[in-house]
Amino acid sequence: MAPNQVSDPVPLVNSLDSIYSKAGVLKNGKRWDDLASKFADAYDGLKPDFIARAPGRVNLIGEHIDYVGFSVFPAAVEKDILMATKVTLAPAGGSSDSVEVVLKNTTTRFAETSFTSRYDSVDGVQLLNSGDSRWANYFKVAFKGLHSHLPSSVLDASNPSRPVRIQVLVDGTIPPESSLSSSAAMTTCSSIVILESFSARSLIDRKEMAEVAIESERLVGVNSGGMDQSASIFGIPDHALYISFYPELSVEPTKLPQSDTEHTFVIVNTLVVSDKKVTGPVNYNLRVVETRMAARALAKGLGLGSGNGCKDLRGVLETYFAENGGVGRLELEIENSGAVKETLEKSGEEAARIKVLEEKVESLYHDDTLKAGLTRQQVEELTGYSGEEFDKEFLSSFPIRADKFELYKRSKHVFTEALRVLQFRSLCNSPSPDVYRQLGSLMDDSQSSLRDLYNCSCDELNTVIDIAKRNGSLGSRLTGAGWGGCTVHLVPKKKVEVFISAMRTQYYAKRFEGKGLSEDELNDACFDTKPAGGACVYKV
Ligand code: NG1
Repeated sequence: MAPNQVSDPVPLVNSLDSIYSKAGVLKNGKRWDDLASKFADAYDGLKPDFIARAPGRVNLIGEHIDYVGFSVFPAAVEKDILMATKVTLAPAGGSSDSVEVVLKNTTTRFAETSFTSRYDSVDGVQLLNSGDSRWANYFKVAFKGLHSHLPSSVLDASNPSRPVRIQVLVDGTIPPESSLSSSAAMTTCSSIVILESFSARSLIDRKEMAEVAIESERLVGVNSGGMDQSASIFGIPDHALYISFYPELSVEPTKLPQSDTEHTFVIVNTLVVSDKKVTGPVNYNLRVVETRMAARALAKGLGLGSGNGCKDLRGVLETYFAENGGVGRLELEIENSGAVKETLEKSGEEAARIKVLEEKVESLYHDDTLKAGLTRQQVEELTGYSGEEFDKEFLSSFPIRADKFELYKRSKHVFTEALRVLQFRSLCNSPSPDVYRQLGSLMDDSQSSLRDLYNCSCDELNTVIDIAKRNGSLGSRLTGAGWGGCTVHLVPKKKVEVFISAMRTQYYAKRFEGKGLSEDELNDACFDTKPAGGACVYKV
């Protein structure tokens, strides 16, 4: 390995077999071939140097807990973003202090756009708040985020491979704002294009890439967790990913259990668009803030003080055990609670610690008044933060709008969902004959919690889930942030046809009555999926 090269860079692939299933190769092969000719049409006959790819993801379980620090269980999907790219270097002897990025999209909805940045500073790169060039923000934030991670030798004038122009043609199959994470795929793919264009792909490893992509995406205005970028970067065919964020980002590829009957995950898009950038103040970002308030309230209730460690619910759990004698504390808790003891026996120590905190939540919000939505004044009393301190702690990062804050319901969801992820993982790792029924039941419980405690389901999501449960699904839940977008269903392979046909007649035909959806639109909205490979670069 050459000096400075990392051991785990975004891989270079030379065949689509390492990305897609057999059916996926058939489906996507022509698309890849066509992209080069579309690139030539878009850029005066030029040929791309490489194609970067980043997939979307479906989350199997563990919703709205990544930004709180708990582990999640997604898989990368075959739907993805491709960026065909041509890099132009400064002519020999010539010099430039900046690089121009030209962005075109095969979908006309996204207007052609470009921006220029100096090599030594990205401060001049402005994000757009509106207009049909706004999609360039994903590329811009990737550039801004990555800039400080690029070694100075890459940006320095002494580097003969510094690009003066990067021309990109984007082609995506992930429906936008549908909770399959087209945004994270855009940020991730853009980061890879930048790395490859500056010949720096082998200088930054995938973990750092994921961390940068997570930070970068927050610049777009969403207080997002790290699940999507990590799933997009670390996807492996046929594996789900157990992704942990504590004490640091780590990814454990996990095979779904073997069984006599084949099972699959079917994705059903409600086709209700939920744009987090627009609804953030009342939906996604508000939930992030509520969980932070809940963390401070729980920390105060447990007498843990207001250190940085307690800013999220995972931090509260860790601080509680660290300050109260670790394992010894757990032993004490077991003596006091049969449920904790049972959780320890069934699902291990980490699960038992989560169960302890779930019980602390019940004690803190011990009556119905506290369990209901709370006014700012009540939250001030519970958290110990008031006035300007309250504004700074909870209201300064992203704008939110709310009269009431649901701290009990959000905390209860977080701890029960975190526990379900661990149970899901142990079922996958030591399967029993009934494993798929048990996995399905965890998915159903997750959905109930998202609907009733996290309030992020909606009528259409509930309708699709009801239809699914009547037509062969063992477990059905919304996937991603919710409030629309997609659902995921665990279905025995032999029931998939019936399942999809029921969705078509009972959901799509009714919802789009009169307008009708084409066969392609229907295939795109409701489909059987397999875990796919992660982000990569393909040299043309
Ligand atoms: P979606 O809406 O599917 O992109 C979002 C967040 C995730 C996670 C889920 C909820 C972004 C980019 N992604 O997913 O990190 O918090 O909601 O589990 O904001």
